[in-house]
Amino acid sequence: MPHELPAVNFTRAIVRPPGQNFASGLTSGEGAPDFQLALQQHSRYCDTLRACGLELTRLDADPGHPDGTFVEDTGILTARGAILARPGAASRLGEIDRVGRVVQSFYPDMQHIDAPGTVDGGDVAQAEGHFFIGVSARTNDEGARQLKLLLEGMGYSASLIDIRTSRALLHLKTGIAYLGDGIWVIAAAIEGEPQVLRQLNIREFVSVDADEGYAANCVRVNDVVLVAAGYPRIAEALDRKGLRPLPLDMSEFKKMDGGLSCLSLRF
Ligand code: CIR
Repeated sequence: MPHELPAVNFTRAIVRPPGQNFASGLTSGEGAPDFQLALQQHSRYCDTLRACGLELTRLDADPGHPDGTFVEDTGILTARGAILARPGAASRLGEIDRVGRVVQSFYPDMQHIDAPGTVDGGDVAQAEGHFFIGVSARTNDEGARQLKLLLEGMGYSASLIDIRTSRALLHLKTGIAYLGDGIWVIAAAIEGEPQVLRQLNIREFVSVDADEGYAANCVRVNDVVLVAAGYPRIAEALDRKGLRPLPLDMSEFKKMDGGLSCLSLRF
């Protein structure tokens, strides 16, 4: 069972490389990704997780689901239990079958979100014993309600954050990251939405300028913070906080609206 140090300490991760069909996934449109380059970036991402001490479970690319590489959206894995998500995009629903089998091998008591609830893991941000659950274009009220109850049943607290007014945010974690030790990162897209900021009630955070917004989706993995390469100001800000930013090239995943966190399920 995973150890009881939530949110930033991990020993394992589940990953899945992009498949040949990667370019036909969902995207708001930033140009077609280069498949070979995406494979190289994914491979470097995996090497980095291994260098952080994680043991990886690598699923085969999923020919039926071009967004299957974004495994984070299919589950919520915690130190106290796992919940299989139910992605809000119809084209992604089938991703949970394969991921569910592997998650269950680690968490025999895995729970799940029932229809008509939908939850994308990208909408779920854990900070120690509390979970923020984004209600978004992907995670609906019913899914968020179910997830909150399941997490509370594990002894966590949870609150719902409505981000449906913010078109810039695909998921809650598009705009916020918790990096442990009370340190939050918040993108300008969230700072510009007073009602979202009010619901989060986070008083101190590292602000990410609008032109570096993509890099707000960063991930603390044990001693380092994985952050998208090419965004120097956020890397400097993390450094000043005493964190160790480790830049990773994410250009091809960005073209498919994917952030750095969504390429792995860490536990
Ligand atoms: C989608 O639209 O579902 C994918 N193309 C991208 C999902 C990214 N997920 C994430 O950042 N958690």
